[in-house]
Amino acid sequence: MSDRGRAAGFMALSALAGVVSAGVFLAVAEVAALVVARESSPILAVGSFVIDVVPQPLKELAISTFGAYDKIALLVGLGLAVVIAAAVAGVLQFLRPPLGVVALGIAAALSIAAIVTREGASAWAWLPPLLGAGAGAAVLVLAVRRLRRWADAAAHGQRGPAEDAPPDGGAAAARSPKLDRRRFFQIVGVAGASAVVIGIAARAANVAVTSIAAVRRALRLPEPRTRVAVPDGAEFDIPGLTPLYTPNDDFYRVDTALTVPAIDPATWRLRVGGLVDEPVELSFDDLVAMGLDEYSITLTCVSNEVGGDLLGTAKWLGVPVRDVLALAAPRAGADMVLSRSVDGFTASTPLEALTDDARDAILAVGMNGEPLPLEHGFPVRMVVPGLYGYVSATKWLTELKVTTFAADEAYWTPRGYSARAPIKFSSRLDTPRTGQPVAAGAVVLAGVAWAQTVGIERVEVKIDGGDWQAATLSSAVNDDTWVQWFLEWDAAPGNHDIVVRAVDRAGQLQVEERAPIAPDGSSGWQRTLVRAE
Ligand SMILES: Nc1nc2c(c(=O)[nH]1)N[C@H]1C(S)=C(S)[C@@H](COP(=O)(O)O)O[C@H]1N2
Ligand SMILES: [Mo]
Repeated sequence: MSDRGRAAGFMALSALAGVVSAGVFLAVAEVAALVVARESSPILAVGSFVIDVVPQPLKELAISTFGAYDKIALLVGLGLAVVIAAAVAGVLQFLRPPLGVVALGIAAALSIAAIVTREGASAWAWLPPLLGAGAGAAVLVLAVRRLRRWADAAAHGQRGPAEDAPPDGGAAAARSPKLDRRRFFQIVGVAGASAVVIGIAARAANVAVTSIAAVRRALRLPEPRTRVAVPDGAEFDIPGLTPLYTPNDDFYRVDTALTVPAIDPATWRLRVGGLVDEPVELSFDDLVAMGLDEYSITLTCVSNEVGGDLLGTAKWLGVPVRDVLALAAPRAGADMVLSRSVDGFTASTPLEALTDDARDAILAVGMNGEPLPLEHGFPVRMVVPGLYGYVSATKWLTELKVTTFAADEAYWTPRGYSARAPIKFSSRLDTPRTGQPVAAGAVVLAGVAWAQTVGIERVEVKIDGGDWQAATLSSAVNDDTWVQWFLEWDAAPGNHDIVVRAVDRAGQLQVEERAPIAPDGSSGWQRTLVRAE
């Protein structure tokens, strides 16, 4: 082969390495976007940015030229631009490393700028393009290093590695153009193929979730027949105190879902089966037509440590589970309902907790005045007062199987958690916090306490080993909702030891003994060190 022909061949291969690196960049960013921030898909963000900055006449020209296909034309154009820029970056990396990596860095910076300046960008939106650029740069560096070695070896003639190589076989092999060639094609082939497969799958998942987000925004739930009555005095106005109702955006999220399931309410079905006389299947409309009521319930995670924040309160809109189960007529002998999510998660809930007239176990479709957010189980989830989330609060619900504890196990049962897990009632100090010194003098200690299905009778505070003092409680919305409490205190300068405990309406004192979260929830009185200065 002529030298010129060979040089052109290496240029083409370095361009290929550049294009593959760009593919890896986009695929990794797309996967990361699914997990951390849906809006940070670089291609779409840059496309939207272009749409926003292109002057009106040019937009009109695009529409008159491409008609309804103007957005597709834009994406195709953008794709071509990416391919060309990536090819140039590959060649640059081959001729003058690390210029190709620098070019990738610039592309990352531009896409981050396009992403974070978009309306509604979340706090982590910069992360996906950064991760993508890192992965793309790694592939570019590795592939082009091989290519350069191959090119060097090829340029140093075809003497054959054995003649002038030392007896060390490894070094001889390292100088063999064949090996570098093979490695180059391995890197480019594996990275390219994975980028295509993973990138397309992630983009498709991203599109599905995004379009369900639009379906959710357009969904109008009927007016509830009854609304939660919040009594006067249910919420104190104390800085640093947790609000009575947790805004959806601040609501803790715990689940095993790597990506948020995207379920269209139009195709959603709930199967109710197992040990029943009449298996039934309900559509979303069927469920909603049973009539919605609003319920105030505090949800708690078994993983909540003493003093932790894995709990929150919402006004849930839903239908009693007992009404749905009644349609299917559970048989005698059943003692558990295994609720199943579309993603395979399951929870085991005692049947009587779901059929008990005195307990508001519901299938929820709304949360704080909106359809359930996607992250919180859209379109339907379970909420059961008094049971930890992992044994009751199945999100993205798709099946209720009436069964027995003897016959079936839920997701967490073989993983070190109890099959049954009522919430251990508890209390928490929200303000002041450990490590946040307060001004000496008048200080307000405040927090929340919860004992779902029973209610909180009293919260008591012990300061520096003194007497237990009763805190003032907010008016309870109901027994399923936490209450707020506060205590005014004249703090002398120095360190103070604060202990909080509650008594429930059944007269039980909160358990003092510490227990870890596994297998069935933490216990213990929260103890906080507060510094006044
Ligand atoms: N499908 C599904 N539902 C689930 C879980 C899950 O992992 N998958 N986790 C449960 C746990 S452990 C808790 S504490 C609650 C949390 O609900 P939230 O994320 O809406 O706060 O959901 C429950 N429902
Ligand atoms: Mo949980």
